[in-house]
Amino acid sequence: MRLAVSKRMFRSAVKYMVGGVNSPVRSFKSVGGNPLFIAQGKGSRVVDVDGNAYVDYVMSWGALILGHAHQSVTMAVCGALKTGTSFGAPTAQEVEFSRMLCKAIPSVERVRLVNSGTEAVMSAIRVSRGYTGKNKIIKFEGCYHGHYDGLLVKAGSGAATLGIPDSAGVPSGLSRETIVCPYNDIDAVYTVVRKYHNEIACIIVEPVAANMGVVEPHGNFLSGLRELSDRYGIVLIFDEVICGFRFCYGGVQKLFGITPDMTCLGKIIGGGLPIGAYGGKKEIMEYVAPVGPVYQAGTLAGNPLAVSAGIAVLRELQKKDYSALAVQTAFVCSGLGNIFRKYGIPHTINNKGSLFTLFFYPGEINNYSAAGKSDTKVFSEYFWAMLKEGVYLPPSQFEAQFFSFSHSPRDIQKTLAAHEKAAWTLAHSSS
Ligand code: KE4
Repeated sequence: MRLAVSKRMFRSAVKYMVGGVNSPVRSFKSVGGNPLFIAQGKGSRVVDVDGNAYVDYVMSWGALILGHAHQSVTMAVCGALKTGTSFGAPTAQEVEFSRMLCKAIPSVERVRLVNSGTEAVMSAIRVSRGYTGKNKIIKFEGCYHGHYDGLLVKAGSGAATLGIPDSAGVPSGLSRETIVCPYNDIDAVYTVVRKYHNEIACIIVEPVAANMGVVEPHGNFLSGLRELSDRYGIVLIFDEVICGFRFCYGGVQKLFGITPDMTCLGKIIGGGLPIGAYGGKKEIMEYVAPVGPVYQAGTLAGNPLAVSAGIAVLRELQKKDYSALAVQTAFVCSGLGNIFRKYGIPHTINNKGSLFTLFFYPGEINNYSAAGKSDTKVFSEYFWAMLKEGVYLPPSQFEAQFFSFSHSPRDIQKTLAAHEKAAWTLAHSSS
């Protein structure tokens, strides 16, 4: 596998782009080596600038559930291009797209389109503060909601303590408004809410956590959050930037039967173009300008290109069989597990729908501290062994791997064959 051109491009990139990338997780920092520079993608495959082809499980970090360069999306964007890229005024496409989102996710009675998942999350939090008149937020350890200051926060000394900054540049005064609880620990949330309920504006949660590796909510976790939010006048926000249209047509909230007060969306709904959306109960959303006192705006919000792509994606997804996708993904995961067991590689595979994560730790992974037990050094070796066999995984142990409607039986065969070789390498490596 030649990587000379990627290496050369990276040397040039670092002269202009901080770290040579436009988002840290692309940097390969956690797996070592330099990032691949991708030249093109089609369906489930990408080709790097050295001409190496890979089965892709990054899929633009979950945005491309239809696959790269899907014909419907490409045609929709090319069509929109011909009539203009942005007007800074409402368009018919935005109405149609917003109608589709509200119809697909009934808890979203009113929606606002923005340009990223981060924008959706930070806006939803601001609205929840404006609506409740309270300032504190509860988030969960291991959940990632974009780079909004108030959520770049890690747990203090205990579950019920106030957060501390998890990034330079985040004022401690701001992080103290954020309380971090362990995921799946409803008792910890009860403790915090009993103490701070007069100050808590919202609880934000990934209903299926995909940013610590895939972790599903325990039986009473989400229902417990719903019950607490109702009892204490707290806005329950589901961050479905990954989950939205990932497990079914609509929000994963439909599968759990839990209705949040607000929902954040991104990734899939833009088909790879920059987009985000937040929405929820009409009485809450009518706090947003120009109707209400909470300001939020954006030059390119709802732009014709992203919205045309989004309409095309949703129309395609209406026709898709999500249960078949889940069965295919489960088949891959069972194949991966069988091979790891054959070579005696300690592991856990968390799989839900078309998301999965391989952990190099042989125990239940149901929260961030358990996920942290995975051997990230072994993950790095595995990542490179798979890359050499033409399978491109997310370059970080704590990301989900994204299966798509474009992954074929041939891709599965190639993945399992690569995995067999990678497992052999791990089983025979001296380190
Ligand atoms: P963006 O601002 O990156 O569009 O969305 C932020 C966001 C919000 N909520 C959830 C649940 C998310 O997973 C994300 C972003 N996800 C990461 C990967 N886990 C994006 C990749 C990146 O940061 O480059």
